[in-house]
Amino acid sequence: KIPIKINDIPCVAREGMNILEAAAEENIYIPRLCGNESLPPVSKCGICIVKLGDGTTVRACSTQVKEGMEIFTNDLTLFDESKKIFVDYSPEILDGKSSTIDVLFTHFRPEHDRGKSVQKTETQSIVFDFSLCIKCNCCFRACIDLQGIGALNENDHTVNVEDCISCGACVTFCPTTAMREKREIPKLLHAFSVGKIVAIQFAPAVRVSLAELFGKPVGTICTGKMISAARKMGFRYVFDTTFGADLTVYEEANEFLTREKRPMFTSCCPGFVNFIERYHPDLIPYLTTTKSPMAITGAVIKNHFAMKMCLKNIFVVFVGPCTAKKDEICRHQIMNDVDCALTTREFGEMIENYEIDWDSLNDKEEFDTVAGEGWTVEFGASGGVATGVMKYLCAKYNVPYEVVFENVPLMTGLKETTITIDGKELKFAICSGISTAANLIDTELYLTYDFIEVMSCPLGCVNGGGQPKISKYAQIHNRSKAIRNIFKNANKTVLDNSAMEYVYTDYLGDPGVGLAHKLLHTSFQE
Ligand code: HC1
Ligand code: SF4
Repeated sequence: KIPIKINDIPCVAREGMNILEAAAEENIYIPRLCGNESLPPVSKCGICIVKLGDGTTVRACSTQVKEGMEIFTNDLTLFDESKKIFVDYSPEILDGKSSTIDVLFTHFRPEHDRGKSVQKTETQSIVFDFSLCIKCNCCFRACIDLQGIGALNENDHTVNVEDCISCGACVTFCPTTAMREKREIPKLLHAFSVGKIVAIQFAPAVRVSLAELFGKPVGTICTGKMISAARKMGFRYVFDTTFGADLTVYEEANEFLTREKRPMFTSCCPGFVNFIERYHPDLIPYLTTTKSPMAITGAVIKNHFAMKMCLKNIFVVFVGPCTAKKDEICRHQIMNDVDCALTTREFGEMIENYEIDWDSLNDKEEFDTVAGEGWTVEFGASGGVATGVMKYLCAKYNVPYEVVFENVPLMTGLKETTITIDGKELKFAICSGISTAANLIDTELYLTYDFIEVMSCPLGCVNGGGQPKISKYAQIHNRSKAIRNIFKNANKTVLDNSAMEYVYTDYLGDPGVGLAHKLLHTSFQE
């Protein structure tokens, strides 16, 4: 135990702590931009300066506490020193942090960069605008250290778009808006303006994160308010992507049973599909051809619901936690299924622009449905897809299912289990984070499994690149817990869902063949 004083208040720190950590334990906030507990420390932005008892100024993130240290975080001269780092006020690039930081800083472009021509690059999902870069290195560390991709160049601050998988990790960690999703709101507003019938579907993970944009605790469930906001904006139909997730389970489980090439990798995460196509095209035949729940929901709305309701000109919008879904909807194989993909953040921006009062929204509002409720909301958290498929198989073959992937507290990492179906042992794995999958592939260990779920974002979609940015990264777990709390049919499988029985009997026929194959399966670029 190390006795110190912060702002003249005696407190106790622990060996090895830096000043930032010691202050945080005492609930004393020290502003910073490049510091993030989930990324390796770099001491780049220089904003976390504090004054010591001897009058010197040090960076809190890279200075370890020492016995008797006197630390001042509220000295007014610090304000002037930090102002030297930034000039010319530009609050819009602070991306929601202005309330805490704009009192301290007047611009987020380092002085040495002013006047220099800067590069702006775009993919189908992400805008990389280096004119708003403060050189904190968060994006770089997220891309290489967390995701293991390395599409960003640290030295000249450029991006190699050929290497980028659109996962959005750089966006999640960017403290300004230098890295941001490519906005699709204008496309949606155009559809409204030309009189299209606009339907919206919400991904599982949006309902446990959207409320954060309106000041609610991380992991607050807001399904009803989310639906209600969409109706107020003029969306004619509001669907749940979870319905498509149930169909994905049906199709994927049946595909798995008949498939020769194993392991079967899930393909509902577009970041992972991009990864396979760019880095391991030889593994394309291992990807399930079952479409993602987003594409399946879109296909069923456009082909079945629209016909049943005699709707022409239907425009389908997806709202999800993911930046790479913007890539996915441009794939020629599914481009007729979904017309526009917004992030959770973009939808929150729309709520604000429509001046909708969050607190007065109806929290009991319910989804429209194609044929009934979808159940598998747990797709939104790491392990959800594999669990859905395992439960389906166990129910079909009358084997007791033991819940194994619930409450998995892993950030990145692999978890595995075995089930025995029809006398055969089947090995299932979940990969949380693309670097876990990359490791499995590089070591060829993937060949020892039968089914592998991969989610590019650590912890799955709840932690997608399009989600509200949160300062306490550890709280992402609250979103996963919330997803599992919503999953009210946890002991049942999609085989018990009468909506599935209805849609297959009434419309699709048998899984994996005929119309079901045509509408619910896809292919990839070799
Ligand atoms: Fe996801 Fe999925 S879970 S990919 O993370 O399979 O985006 O939430 O919508 O499609 O259901 C995202 C989330 C989402 C699909 C489903
Ligand atoms: Fe790297 Fe992902 Fe950002 Fe692309 S989107 S630059 S892969 S972190």
